[in-house]
Amino acid sequence: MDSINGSEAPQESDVKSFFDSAPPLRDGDLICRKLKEFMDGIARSSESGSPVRVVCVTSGGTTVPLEQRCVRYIDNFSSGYRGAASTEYFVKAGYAVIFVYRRGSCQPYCSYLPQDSFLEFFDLTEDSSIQVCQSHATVVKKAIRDYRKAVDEGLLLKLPFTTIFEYLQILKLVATSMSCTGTHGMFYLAAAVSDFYVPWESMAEHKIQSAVGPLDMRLTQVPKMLSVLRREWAPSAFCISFKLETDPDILLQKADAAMRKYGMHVVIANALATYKEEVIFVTKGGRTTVRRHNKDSDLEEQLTDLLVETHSEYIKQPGVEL
Ligand code: PAZ
Repeated sequence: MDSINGSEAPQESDVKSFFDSAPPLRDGDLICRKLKEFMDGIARSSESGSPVRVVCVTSGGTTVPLEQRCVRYIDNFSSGYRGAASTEYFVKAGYAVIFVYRRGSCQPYCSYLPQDSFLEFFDLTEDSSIQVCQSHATVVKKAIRDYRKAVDEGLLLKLPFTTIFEYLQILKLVATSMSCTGTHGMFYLAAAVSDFYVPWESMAEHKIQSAVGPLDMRLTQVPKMLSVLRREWAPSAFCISFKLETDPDILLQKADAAMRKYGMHVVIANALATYKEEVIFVTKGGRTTVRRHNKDSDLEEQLTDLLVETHSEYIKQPGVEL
């Protein structure tokens, strides 16, 4: 490991080989176009006198395919609730959000809809048109109104991923497109990202056959891209990463290590058994426990309030810009 500015960086060759061997993003050009339009919109708002802060929220788990024509994959635990709910609160606080999410995971403005099947929301009228059931009308109207407002005001761009390859390529595109437009912004990295992967070139093309007997597979370590994000892709962004552990005894030590090694501004530590009720907010200045007020409140609201405040303090420092 090289040590640059006190942070541990992965070998350049490991990063290069990860991206070189990754299958190219299917819709890479479209993503670049959408990012450009979104960032141009923000620049226009900022020029007209209302500076807009930008945050990239990542959400959901990345998959690691085991076959190129993928039938089986390794997954990471995450419903995407934290990222989706936090997106709503960031938009409410005036941020423009680039929401990088796992396909099929929770979506902003849907998190407070009832968990009923989609079909439970609608009725057929006598003339066979569709209407929202009266019982769901209020929440659905609110969801549509809030979602439309965020999109129409240019405050929400959604970019989906499934695999670790797509996730890291998209994160790089977002970071570099923010840096290119001089937007320093914030990264709120709530996605659960695979630590190990099968390099594309050594992956079986077709479905692995059970007839070959027990499966013996070697996984390569995913290079620690957090430090690449901090040092190369978006050196002036304000970066928040999450650390999830199942063993509470190692949680804080791992969170401290992430601060030190990857140069994060904030690490949010959470244990699997309690992550919905409490998190520990770790900064250079110390640790703060954030607990959900009650079971009807959202920890994400408290978390984003604290982050908006911490980010505001950060950008007040001399030499730091939006
Ligand atoms: O998506 P969700 O609301 O079900 O869970 C959120 C979380 C636990 C995945 C997130 O808070 C987190 O810790 N993400 C980072 C996980 C990791 O250490 O890779």
